[in-house]
Amino acid sequence: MSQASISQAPHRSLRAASLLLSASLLASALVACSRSGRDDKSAGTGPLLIGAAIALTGNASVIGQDQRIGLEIARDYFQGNFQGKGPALELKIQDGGSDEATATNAFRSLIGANVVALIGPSLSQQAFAVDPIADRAGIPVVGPSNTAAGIPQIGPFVSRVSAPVAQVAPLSIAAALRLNPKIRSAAVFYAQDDAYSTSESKIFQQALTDRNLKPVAVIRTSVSDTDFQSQITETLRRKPDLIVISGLPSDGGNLVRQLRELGFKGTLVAGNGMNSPNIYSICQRFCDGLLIAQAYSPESSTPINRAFVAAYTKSRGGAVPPQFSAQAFTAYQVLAESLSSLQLSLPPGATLAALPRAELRRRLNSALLKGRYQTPLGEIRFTPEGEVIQNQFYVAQVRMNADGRSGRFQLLPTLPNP
Ligand code: 1QQ
Repeated sequence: MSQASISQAPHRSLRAASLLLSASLLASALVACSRSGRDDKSAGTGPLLIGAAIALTGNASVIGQDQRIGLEIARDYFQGNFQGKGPALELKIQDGGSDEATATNAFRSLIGANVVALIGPSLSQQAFAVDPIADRAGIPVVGPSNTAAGIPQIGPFVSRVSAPVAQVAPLSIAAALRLNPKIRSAAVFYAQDDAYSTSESKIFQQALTDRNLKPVAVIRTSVSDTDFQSQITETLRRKPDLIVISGLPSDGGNLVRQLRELGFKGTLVAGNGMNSPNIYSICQRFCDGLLIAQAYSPESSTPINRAFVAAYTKSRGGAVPPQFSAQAFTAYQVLAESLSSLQLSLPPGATLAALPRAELRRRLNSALLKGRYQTPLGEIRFTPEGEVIQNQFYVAQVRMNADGRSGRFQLLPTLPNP
């Protein structure tokens, strides 16, 4: 309403004045809420903050490094995307460490910074501790790499883009038997103090039993172990043809190296915890031959994957992106695309940032769970509970170069998924 129309219509001018007053009361209420840190605060204007708590220190930091690159590529890729009609986003990455306490601090600090959503933490072990904090606060959390059974069931605000161990792990056992049909006996190692390792090992043991390969030894280790000599000696006496490992990069990598040093010549399968080229520096030339199932293929020729691979390759001196980078990219993508479609559903002139924050987070969570996304992992969507629905999986074999420092994850020919 213009000044002129106000002066010509006093009763309307009163209404305008009272509207102005209520608008300014609302504005100050929003500012007050935002200062008091209450749930219904809105950020008003400015970019919407997406917080990521990933393992930049500790045993899983080799995984967190992959994730950081994927997130930064996604941030740059989706900046100004959606024909400039999406909301402005800002990514804040915080070190979630490799333990529960550091992840808790990171989640709390990002929540204190008024994030609209969280990506992280890196490990399922951490997710069981910190996802309930975000869930209780009504903040959507997207797991970029949490594969243990039970993650989406933590609460309605928890989802993941990382396919569960039950879907992925058995593929590497099938591949091992395809490559070496003479395998008659198997042994299993797993880190008993890690939720992912325990969960994955159950799946591995079941997959072996299903193929009449009930393990001749099941060895419980710890993510903090680095010396496995006595367990290996004991296990090798039972002459397994296949050894299957669920652990994190440092314990798992050392275990692989020591198994070979102590003379194991059979087939080695490792789980998701060793699914990074950063393991090369740990198991070195002994990483060669390791079989690891994959929820991502850098060879996929979809436009989004080609763009992702090109950005990764450019920023990493020609290297091929690993699964954890692709999954982290995807976690950011599902949030960015859901926020954009929410923005487009608002009346002209309205902004997401002006919505009460609790309302925005609720709408974001529900949009996210309903969406369909063309990602580097292929097309994905979610069950109402937040479990990822993904169709294509692979198995890679690590091939080390003669220098024992560099190598590649070579994908085996794809067979139909069971
Ligand atoms: C989990 C995992 C980790 C090995 C990924 C970093 O799959 O903790 O669920």
